[in-house]
Amino acid sequence: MAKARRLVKENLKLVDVVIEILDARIPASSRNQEIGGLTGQKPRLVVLNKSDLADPLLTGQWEKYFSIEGYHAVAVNSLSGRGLKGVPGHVRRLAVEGKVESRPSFGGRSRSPRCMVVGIPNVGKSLFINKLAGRRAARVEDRPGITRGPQWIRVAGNIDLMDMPGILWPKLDDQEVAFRLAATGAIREEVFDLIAVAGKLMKWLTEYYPAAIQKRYKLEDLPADPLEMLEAIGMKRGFVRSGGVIDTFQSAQVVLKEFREGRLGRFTLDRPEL
Ligand SMILES: Nc1nc2c(ncn2[C@@H]2O[C@H](COP(=O)(O)OP(=O)(O)O)[C@@H](O)[C@H]2O)c(=O)[nH]1
Ligand SMILES: [Mg+2]
Repeated sequence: MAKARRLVKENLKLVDVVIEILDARIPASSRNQEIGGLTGQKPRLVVLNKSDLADPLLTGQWEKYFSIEGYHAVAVNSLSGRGLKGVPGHVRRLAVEGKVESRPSFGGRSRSPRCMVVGIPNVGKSLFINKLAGRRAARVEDRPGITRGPQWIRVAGNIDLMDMPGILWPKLDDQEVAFRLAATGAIREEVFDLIAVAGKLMKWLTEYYPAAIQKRYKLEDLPADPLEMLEAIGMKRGFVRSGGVIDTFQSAQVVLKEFREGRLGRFTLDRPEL
């Protein structure tokens, strides 16, 4: 963790603009708390990735939230490439705005602005880089101990992108944040209780988007108890073991998989305080 942090800090010296990738479904929970201290005065572009899976209304509110905070924020989908076209333009503008005396000018033709992508694991850094680069060239060398300088990729719009994204860590000590990270798939399944996360997610959906579960799992009444909900879903899907016991673990797996794939709809777990 300290090593990744150091690597980010060192590489940050080489860039003019930081591209901070957040998960549009959890813009607050997918944010590294140290980012401000790490990047200092360096201009930062906030990218709300996986916006195809997020509630469009709330994505709009988050864009507004970040602009009030003084950041440019753009919603993108790195799978389809939607929203990516505007990124180089934003980077160029930020590079010019953030220009300091020791840096050559960007308005002229001295050199292209350089930027680095940072974000928590699984937020879509590699896909974002590859999609922006327009080819599958951005191979990420994750093996520690290999000292080589970062490679630069010239992307459309004449900006240079560091091929190595900076990995930041989410704040796992907060239970609510950990739940949101787990539900969206940012944390690997081995590190949390699958049934607990799926149950809590069902509870959240029951509160905010009950029709989505009713429709997906063909349930008229939604049990208030999360375990009963997983049982009801297991019953509908035929997840029954010998002896008639409903396999709630399988229900939990399916529910989480379908939620993450967007099959229940588009949801945003974090809400901005506007
Ligand atoms: N639906 C959707 N999935 C995405 C998007 N961006 C990344 N992903 C998926 O998220 C997972 C993690 O992406 P990856 O680029 O490896 O994340 P990294 O760990 O930050 O480099 C992969 O399964 C991607 O296909 C997006 O905009 N929309
Ligand atoms: Mg990656």
